[in-house]
Amino acid sequence: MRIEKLILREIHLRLKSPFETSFGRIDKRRILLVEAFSEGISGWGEITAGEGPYYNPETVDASWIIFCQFIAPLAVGQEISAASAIASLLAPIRGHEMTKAGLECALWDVEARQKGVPLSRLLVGERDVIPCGVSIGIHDSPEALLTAIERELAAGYQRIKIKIKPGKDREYVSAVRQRFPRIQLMVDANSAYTLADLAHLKSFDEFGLTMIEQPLAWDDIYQHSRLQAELRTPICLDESIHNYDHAKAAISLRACRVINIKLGRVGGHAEAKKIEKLCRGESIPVWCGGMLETGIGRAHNIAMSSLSGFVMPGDVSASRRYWDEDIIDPEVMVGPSGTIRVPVAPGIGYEVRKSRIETLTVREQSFESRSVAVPVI
Ligand code: OSB
Ligand code: MG
Repeated sequence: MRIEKLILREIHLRLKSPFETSFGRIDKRRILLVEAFSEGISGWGEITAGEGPYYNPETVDASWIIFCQFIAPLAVGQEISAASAIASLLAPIRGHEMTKAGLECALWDVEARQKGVPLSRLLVGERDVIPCGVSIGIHDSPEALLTAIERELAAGYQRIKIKIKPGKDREYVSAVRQRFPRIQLMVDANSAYTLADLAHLKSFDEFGLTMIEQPLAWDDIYQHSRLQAELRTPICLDESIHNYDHAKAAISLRACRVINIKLGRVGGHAEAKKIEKLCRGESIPVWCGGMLETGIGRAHNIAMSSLSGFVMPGDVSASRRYWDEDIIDPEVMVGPSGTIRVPVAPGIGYEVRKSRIETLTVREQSFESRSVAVPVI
């Protein structure tokens, strides 16, 4: 596959309702999309960096610069054997996993379209439907949270995840457990605690949570291993796992019993597949995390979730929870039993609404290979 041309676009899209985590509140999203061209086919990827460096160090503006100055010049004009080969080409660039993943995912879409197969099958995914959960932001009161949960359970979602932070944790979780004693419930702290909170975190064991996600520092594995030894509740790592080696270290140190795989955070499908395979061999369940993606990122998440190691419901939910109108057609729909049907059309399996994307675009940059003309004799 020759990477003939790349287009990087920034679109702006308002969330239907603000989403609050321990690191901040977001209502308008700035999203970078990558379109890659090869032999008459184009494929799409989404860069999942946040607006500010509060989840991980990447940001939308930093991604724009890294993509334009370093990633596109390395990639454009190159002939690669498959999408999975792009990672080694980009290896000299350290970090910036989300920015690299935007391109990597677009190339997987191109490859699947070239071969005329759904991306899920190119990835060797086996599931036809994937189980879905929801991630619910921090609310102003336990009552407001209960109302939100009621709505999601009525929609069929199989697992509820609530965001917590110090001061907005026990009271909220306790209210949820009292009202819904038997639902699959988990919490995500986004690194809001330290080992000094050990007794407090231990007290969560009474709630019978499926897991507690990323309680400690965003770049830590060792302290999570100390914490996991003290907790009955399984720890799930999110922020700390950027690649296969991190996953291996976390499992060896018993720092977690579950791993959340996010395509952006690990640099794309190839690395995600390696982590999924490792975890499957080690009996560590994995699930697919979300980053408030548009339909393009969501479609990639669905394809990845079709791999057999993704045994737990992910944060992959319906487009309509986030957007009045998505940028793919059809939008992502969740059935009454809380599942998404993995699309069967080639590539990401949804139609990308190019004209809508153009309307939403606030800046765009193309990169073309200056191929040397072959002299005609
Ligand atoms: O930690 O999983 C997280 C959103 C933004 C940043 C970090 C996280 C999240 C979510 C939302 O939990 C998941 C979704 O897209 O529904
Ligand atoms: Mg998380």
